[in-house]
Amino acid sequence: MSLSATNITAFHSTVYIGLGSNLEQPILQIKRALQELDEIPEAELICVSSFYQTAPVGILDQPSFINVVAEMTTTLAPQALLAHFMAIEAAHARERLEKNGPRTLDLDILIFNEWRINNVSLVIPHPRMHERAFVLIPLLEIAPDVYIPGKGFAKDRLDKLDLSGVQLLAA
Ligand code: PH2
Ligand code: MG
Ligand code: MG
Repeated sequence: MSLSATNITAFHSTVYIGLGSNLEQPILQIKRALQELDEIPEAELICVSSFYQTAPVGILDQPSFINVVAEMTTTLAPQALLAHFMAIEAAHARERLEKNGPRTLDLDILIFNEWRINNVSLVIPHPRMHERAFVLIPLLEIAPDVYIPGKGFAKDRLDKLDLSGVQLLAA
């Protein structure tokens, strides 16, 4: 059998995304964002976790969050996917006022294949994901055996955390 150019397909990466919102109708913000993620050319939404209502982490004096994790496949490079995410955040009138502060929409690349990336604008895996129950609980719902490069299995990390701030939202 010969290898013809028509048989060569682009490499599809598996990506886990964290979505969060605590301003301006968070559930609607997340639902719209999921549609917009699916509309990114060269990316496809594979699966979405339940919606969770979560106590704020970092800055405590702010509204509770809605958090969701989604799985996508894409032929885009991490930086190109990030550029789409920043455009979607901007379209949701996201303002960057303070770190860990309230926001209409936060889209974080959590895991990108088993790659480890460290540059000024993008760190993968997300550097704090393994210590955040609001990330690990929805992530494990859709990917029970997922491995966080450099950190180990997500399920082993969850054992070390306080889960009390994360509530499943009734569908
Ligand atoms: N995001 C933060 C800081 N704190 N807390 C919750 N519960 N959910 C978030 O998505 C979140 C947070 C910074 O990105
Ligand atoms: Mg974040
Ligand atoms: Mg972010």
